[in-house]
Amino acid sequence: MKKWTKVVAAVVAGTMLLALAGCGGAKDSKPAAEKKADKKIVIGFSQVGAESEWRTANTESIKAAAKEAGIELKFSDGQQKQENQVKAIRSFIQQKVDVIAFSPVVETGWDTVLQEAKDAHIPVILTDRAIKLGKGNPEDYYVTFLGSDFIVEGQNAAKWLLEFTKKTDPVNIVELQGTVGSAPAIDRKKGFEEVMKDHPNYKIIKSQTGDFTRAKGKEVMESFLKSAKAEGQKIDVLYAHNDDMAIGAIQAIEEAGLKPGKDIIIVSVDGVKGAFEAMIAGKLNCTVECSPLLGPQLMDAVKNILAGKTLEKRILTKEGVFPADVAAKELPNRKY
Ligand code: GYE
Repeated sequence: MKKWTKVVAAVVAGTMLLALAGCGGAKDSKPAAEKKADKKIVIGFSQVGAESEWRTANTESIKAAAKEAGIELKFSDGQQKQENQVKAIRSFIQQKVDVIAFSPVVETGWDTVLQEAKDAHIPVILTDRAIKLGKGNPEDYYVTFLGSDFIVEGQNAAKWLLEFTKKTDPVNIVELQGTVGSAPAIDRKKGFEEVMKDHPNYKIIKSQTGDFTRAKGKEVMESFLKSAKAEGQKIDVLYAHNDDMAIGAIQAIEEAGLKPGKDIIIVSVDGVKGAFEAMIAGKLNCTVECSPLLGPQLMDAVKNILAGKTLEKRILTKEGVFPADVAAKELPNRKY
């Protein structure tokens, strides 16, 4: 079957060459609109990396949706480095893609490359994470921004914790932050603190980045446990900005001879399958959902932009909160 497809393709290509030669370079006579219609849409997507289960699901969603929509996707993995993402965006500009989409690893430092995209008249879509510019309005540099509200996620984590623990005596919280300077790390911290401001007995005693990875989550949790012990402090709660860091931390807690989910209450963000499994095993207490399945929305946005439609500046993703007691029932419904 494959062989035949190849043969047919070769014949078609050959015929096309002959036809071109026969035309002697004369312009083809298709009207412009028709030509545009059969031209395949090309988008360049610069991804943050592959740091978490969330990110893997996000990449898969974008690749599958592009295929489904018949859109050619030029995909670049930034390996969590801004310079790689800037390079990728520049190469998309050079290749004159129809639309550039990217998920910025950090909020700042995009001014120059976004100006270059603007000068090249290539529309830009922000997915998942927000940006800040040195000067000027970021909204002038992208058509739309699709993704979750990370401040609400931080607030939801805090609200769940208050509801679950209902403590009036001191509660010592340690926090595993996401990538330094990234929108989800900044906003999940902010949202959580906003709610806790009115509950001063809930105190963040240690807070450090675990870069959204399991390995760093484990490493930093080990150091939290060690220093808390040395200082004679008890850790009551872990708030992790994503599930992967919580899962890494669970290992560290177990290796220290403690029971995650019992001796230390754990709440994290994303809602990946690994978190549901940890909840079913009684080691994680709650995950706040953040959907990575942005692919279909992204492809719709691309098509709408190219069809000349006006898009909403902000397309928000819906989120839920999943405590451990619903985990077993919910796991079969989870898509990531
Ligand atoms: O929570 C984390 C990932 O930007 C929402 O990035 C995303 C975050 C997600 O690495 O797991």
